[in-house]
Amino acid sequence: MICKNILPSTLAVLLFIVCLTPQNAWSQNPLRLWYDKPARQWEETIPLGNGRLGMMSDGGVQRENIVLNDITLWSGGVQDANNYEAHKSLPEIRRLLLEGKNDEAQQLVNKNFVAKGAGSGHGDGADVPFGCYQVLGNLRMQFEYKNVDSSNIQFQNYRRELSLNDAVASVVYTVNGVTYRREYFTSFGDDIGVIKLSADKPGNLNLRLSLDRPERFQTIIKGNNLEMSGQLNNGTDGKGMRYLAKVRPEVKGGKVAVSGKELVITNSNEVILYFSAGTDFKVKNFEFETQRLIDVAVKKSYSVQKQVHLLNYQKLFNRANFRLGKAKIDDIPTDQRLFAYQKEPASDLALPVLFFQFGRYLSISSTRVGLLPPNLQGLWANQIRTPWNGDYHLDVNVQMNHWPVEVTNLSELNLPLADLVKGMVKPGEKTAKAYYNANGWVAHVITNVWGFTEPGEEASWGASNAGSGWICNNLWEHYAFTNDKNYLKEIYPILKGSAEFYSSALVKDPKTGWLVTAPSISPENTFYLANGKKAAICMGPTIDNQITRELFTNVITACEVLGLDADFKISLQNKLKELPPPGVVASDGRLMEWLEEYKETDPKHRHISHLYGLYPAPLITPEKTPELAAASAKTLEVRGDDSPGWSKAYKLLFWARLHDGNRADKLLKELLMPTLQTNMNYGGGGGVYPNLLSAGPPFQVDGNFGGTAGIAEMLIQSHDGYINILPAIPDTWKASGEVRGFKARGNFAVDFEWKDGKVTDYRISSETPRKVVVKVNGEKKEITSAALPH
Ligand code: FUC
Repeated sequence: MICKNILPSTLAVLLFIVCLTPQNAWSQNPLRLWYDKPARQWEETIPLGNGRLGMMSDGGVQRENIVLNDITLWSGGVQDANNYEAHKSLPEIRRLLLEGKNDEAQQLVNKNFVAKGAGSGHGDGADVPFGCYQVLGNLRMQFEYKNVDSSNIQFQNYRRELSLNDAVASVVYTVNGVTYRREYFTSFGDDIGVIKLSADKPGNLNLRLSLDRPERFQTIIKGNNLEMSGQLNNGTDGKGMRYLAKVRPEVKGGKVAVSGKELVITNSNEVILYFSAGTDFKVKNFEFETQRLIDVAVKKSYSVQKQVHLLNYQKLFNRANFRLGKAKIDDIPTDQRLFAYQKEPASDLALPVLFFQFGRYLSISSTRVGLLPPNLQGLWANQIRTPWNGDYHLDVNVQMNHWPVEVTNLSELNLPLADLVKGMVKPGEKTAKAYYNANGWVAHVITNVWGFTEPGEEASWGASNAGSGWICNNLWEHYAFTNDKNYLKEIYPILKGSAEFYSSALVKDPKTGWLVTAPSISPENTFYLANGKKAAICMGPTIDNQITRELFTNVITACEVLGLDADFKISLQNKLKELPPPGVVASDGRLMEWLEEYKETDPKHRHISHLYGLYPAPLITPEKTPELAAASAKTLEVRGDDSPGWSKAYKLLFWARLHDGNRADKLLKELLMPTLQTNMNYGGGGGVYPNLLSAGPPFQVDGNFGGTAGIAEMLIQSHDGYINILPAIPDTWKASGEVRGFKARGNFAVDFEWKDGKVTDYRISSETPRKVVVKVNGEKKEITSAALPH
């Protein structure tokens, strides 16, 4: 049937696809989110993305709004906000710190040691040079139904769905005896958005289409295409990034007319909308390119476009699979399922699986090789002023966004981050000189697509100089998981430059004799001084010490693997001996967050940065450093569990590393707490929205990625020199389960099954068989891996 109307070349593509479409590892229930009504707020809408373009549809019956995104759409621009005099204040800042006058040191940091100009605009940087990630616009559809009063449209059999297996969303409902269907996907084929509308009786599609955004846009209609274009503010002369969005309808039956700035489609049987967009971010001929993508796409039939989309998406998505317990039909809508799960988690073990796979879906949807990493909201934003600029926060958030990709077999999705970081090296070298008169490169707490590396505009959160060291951990993990020496060679200058920075900027703390950072902060936390005043600025916060230790260790390994820089390696080995240990236990049994036993102003603070050594770094493990592991547990107990979404996800990861599956499961349940709150929250109350996107609140995608990484960490760990299968399985998951296609460090693929908490079957594979140590059912043994099938 399909073959009848298509060109011979398209037929060839189709046959090729049919042959190649990967089979799902095992048949399971469809992985889907579904709802029985249209979304009432953005946090209920369904996110689609192909790594560049995003669409979020609300599935409205009378009016539908699809929020459009392009991951490159940023205001602001390249700037130099370095204060080149800053380093002159260093001796004085350090003197004050050594005298315990952190409050005075902080005043000086605020005066001389912050970014010049507006910095991030206090998180509202749309109109300053830092800029912000912004919504591209809205595609609005207004429907009319024959012989139906538009002020009172009755609809039945409504269903709105997102299939994670296919990365396709759909809506179906009946009005006045006619069944309407919509199908949406952001194509991994021709890099466009596709929306297909149909009705089961001919001539019933009547709709008006328009495009808009809250500011800086103009719309025109060219032929039958809707076009919206504009230029964002760069914060200096106003002439920032340019963008273009186009929507082209292809109709079967009926007609398309123009009315003002709207397209009016009447009496049609079927409508396919093609959405294309682009910006001039690294693409000079973006206008041509935007048009070209549509021209290419419309030549394919809808079904071929969809098949190519599926093929490309499933190549990634189908690599890893996970089942818990017996199959269960998702017979209640996802929003209600969240409430049911809170009451009785054990009754719906398919929900953690869905949330896990949703995280993988979001990774695939929000980044792609050669482009940008997912930002604070992945690639989904519905505002001009996206919270915290929708930027790349370097004190946990962008790192967390990448935590699931290696272990869940989406390794290449780490590469856009490496590209972003590569672009930070040059500006970061200037920042290192300006503020620390140091070698190498440094970045602080925030960055953007423009290479921002300066400290933030306020010491209390902006002065951490651990951002560059922390992001190097993500880059390293890609090597640790893949063993790819060519990649290591490429990133080596980045890691080396970062190590050079810390190596030359560390100072000796006279009390302990340790080499430490100064000034710095323990991300966003503050403490009381003996004089009762509060401060954040300090010397050698634990996180900095751990990051420096881990970075130096990795660079030393890189020197050895690549046979490079013997002298530099020796200098790092010597410095390593003078660094503080991975942790120090305080008098109350907790891990110390700072060099001194300061009393923190907020004991429940959402950041727990001093456990960096427990996760993501392998410095603290129950086996190798039991006292520090116990101190980490105590730290977590005192901090408590309730916090913003991302922080709950981090705690889940910490408990998994501490091998406490039940506590990790408790955190997972709390991470899945349903909410509709959108206020900017720094305290308790994180959860997920009905669309399963994580809520700080507001929406922050890191909680999704952290949650996915956390679930993986409960099932498999490989950071302590061996592969640990089921290291932190909660009682509720013990009955039975199965994992396929996860990855372990050393480039091993891991599959296993369990029953009653015991692994019943497992397989560790690699390109060529190699020796590897595994821990299975409490027993450690060396085995030879199986060869991967070719
Ligand atoms: C840090 C966190 C906040 C939020 C923001 C994006 O400031 O402390 O909770 O995640 O980043």
